[in-house]
Parts: sequence; structure tokens; C-alpha cells
Amino acid sequence: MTKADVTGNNHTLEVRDTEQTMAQEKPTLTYFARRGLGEMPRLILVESGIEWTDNRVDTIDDLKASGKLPYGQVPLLEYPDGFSISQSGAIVRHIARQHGLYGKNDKEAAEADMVFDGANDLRLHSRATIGNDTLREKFISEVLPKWLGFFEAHLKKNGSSYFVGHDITFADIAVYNTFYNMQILIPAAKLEGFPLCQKHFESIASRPRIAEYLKSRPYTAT
Ligand SMILES: N[C@@H](CCC(=O)N[C@@H](CS)C(=O)NCC(=O)O)C(=O)O
Repeated sequence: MTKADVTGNNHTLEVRDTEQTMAQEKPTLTYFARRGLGEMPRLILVESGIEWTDNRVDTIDDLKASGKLPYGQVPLLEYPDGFSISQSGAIVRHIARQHGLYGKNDKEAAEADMVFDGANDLRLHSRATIGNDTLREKFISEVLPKWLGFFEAHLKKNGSSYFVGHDITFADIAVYNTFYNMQILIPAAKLEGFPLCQKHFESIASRPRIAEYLKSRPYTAT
């Protein structure tokens, strides 16, 4: 029986098929009930606009025992068909690739990778300051101005509101997320004096889907 035989309305059924397919493909992201390494995958899922389940857990002992964690770690992204991946960067890139958030061509993709890795470098520098006053002072006086200088120059050279090309990529979200976490961790770490970075931060935070998510996400300290 063809679709048209069932309802006499191909369009209705096609829409329903698409909805069913989307429901079947609706992934679940599992991570602890904090931002941590789960937040970047969450943000890219939010920006992609797809439906997904935000599974925040207190423990991953059962998951570990189930053998579902390839490296014994979360975040974990799982699809109803059994496909799953861990490693936050792999999850982010997978969603970005699927939803047009990985640049328009190979060069843009490479540039997005570069910015993503740069954002991760800054993230690691900021994390290293935890409990270390000397490193925190060095972060404020040397590391942060150096990295903000790099990012400012990159935005200036690209000449758009984004780090790569003329549209948002996962790199923009990664820089946003790093700046956000850094400012929570080190309140003295400001974007002041780097107007393009400041503007970029605000523009990502005010993208409709992200702004909505930021308003509704559960508060967590880290
Ligand atoms: N390189 C991995 C690191 C993941 C990772 O370290 N996850 C931690 C939580 S942030 C974890 O699951 N640790 C295992 C545990 O707590 O038992 C990634 O980026 O996803």
C-alpha cells in the first residue's frame, strides 16, 4: 500500500514520517548534573535545534558496569538505533557535521577545529588555576590577555560576527562556553579591552535557542 492509499494526502504522511524518523533518531546525552565536559555537547545540541534528551545523572556506575562507556567516561551520546559515542569533542563534531555547524567546506572545517582547540587550550589554562594563587595571578596578567589577543585578532581578520566564515560554527560555541566557565571560575577574568570578544560572547548568548536554554538550564556551580 502506498502512502497516498492510506490517507490520500502524501504531504501529511510525509510530515508524519519525518516526525517519526526524528523521534526514532532523538539522541540522549548522558552526563553528570553539572556543566563540566557535558556543557559543550549540550550547547551544540541546543543550537542544532533537534530534539534530544538531557540525561543528568548522579553516578555512572551502572553505565560503566553495562559496558556502554567505551572509555569509562561521560559525556555519552546514544541513539535509539544503538549507535553511541563518547568523548566530548567527538560528540560536538558529530552534531556539528550533521547540522551545518562545521563550516561550508574543508578549509572552514579546519579553521573551526583550530579555534575549538584554541578554546580548549584556554579552558585548560583556566582549570589549572584551581587552588593555585600563583597560576591564577599569571592567568590574569599574562595568559588571558595573550589568548584574548589571539581571539580578538582572529575575529578582526575574519571580519564577520563569527570566528569562521559568515555563519556560526561549533567553534563559536566553544569559545563562548570557555569564556563563560572561565568567568565563573575566575571572577577577575574579564573580556574588557577586547571588544570583539565581548561582542561575540554576548551575541552567542543571545542566539534564540541558546538564550532559551541558558534561562532554563539547572543552576550548577561547575
Ligand atoms: N576526554 C574526555 C574526558 C571525559 C571525562 O574525563 N569524563 C569524566 C567526567 S568529567 C568521567 O566520566 N570520569 C569517570 C568517572 O567519574 O568515573 C571527554 O572530553 O569527553
